[in-house]
Amino acid sequence: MSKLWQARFFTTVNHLRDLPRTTVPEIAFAGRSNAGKSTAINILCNQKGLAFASKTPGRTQHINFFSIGGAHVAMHRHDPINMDELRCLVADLPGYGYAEVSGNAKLHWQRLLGDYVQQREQLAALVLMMDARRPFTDLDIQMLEWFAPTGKPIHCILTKADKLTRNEAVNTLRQAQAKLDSYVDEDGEGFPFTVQLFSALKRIGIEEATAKIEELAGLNDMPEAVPATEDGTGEAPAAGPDAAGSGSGSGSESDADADADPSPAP
Ligand SMILES: Nc1nc2c(ncn2[C@@H]2O[C@H](COP(=O)(O)OP(=O)(O)OP(=O)(O)O)[C@@H](O)[C@H]2O)c(=O)[nH]1
Ligand SMILES: [Mg+2]
Repeated sequence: MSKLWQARFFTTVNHLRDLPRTTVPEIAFAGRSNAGKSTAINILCNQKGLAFASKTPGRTQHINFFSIGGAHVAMHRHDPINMDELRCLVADLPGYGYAEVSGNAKLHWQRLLGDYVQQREQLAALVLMMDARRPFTDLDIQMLEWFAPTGKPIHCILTKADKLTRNEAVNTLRQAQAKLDSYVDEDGEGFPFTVQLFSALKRIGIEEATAKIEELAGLNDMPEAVPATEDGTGEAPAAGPDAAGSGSGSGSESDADADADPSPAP
């Protein structure tokens, strides 16, 4: 069972001064608004509605932290987690590049994001989520270049791979790998950048992403524990496509990409 299934909501932060005073490694999910960050977190943590996924771009506006470790079967989901057993935090970062956000709010987000990824010592690695149909936009590159000097790993996840044919997917992955390989430091050394395909809808790349994130977060030597669940029974929710969830059931919200909701009937 994935360690990530133990995830629980931890805290929401709107200013860097409010970042949790924890020392455990953090893994942050960054990417354009609507790239599928929250959906991927829900799928990887096997919990509907953990991170709020939505058809409305720009939904995740603060840094939402989820804890791994310290939650047990007998605990209600609202009980505080055992901080001694906290092993890792997963951060769902606000999406960038959403055009309709006002100038001030946009600046606030960009500063929050830039400062967090560049300065947060506990941040062990960045998971950079990009729509497989248009990866490496200017803002993705900016994020990559903000973080690269830290020398820490970036794992790129090319989302919504279900929108590509098999051939397109193979080519997209190859091109992304080549793009990442083209980054070298002053000594000609490459960076610890990796990339994979992913689809919450078709459940592509879940095991690969889980293994990578567990490795990056140093969770591999963590003992097995019972995952946190919404009802406190310890029974994991069904691992079907439904696990992605979509926080919004409202049909009135627009989705510029007309993406399929990755929570179809089984
Ligand atoms: N086809 C398809 N659609 C997906 C997939 N993953 C997410 N989506 C859809 O993409 C939209 C955005 O997903 P979110 O997970 O809310 O995106 P986000 O990156 O968290 O967006 P912000 O919170 O705005 O930064 C939703 O309509 C999802 O249903 C996928 O694998 N395939
Ligand atoms: Mg989100």
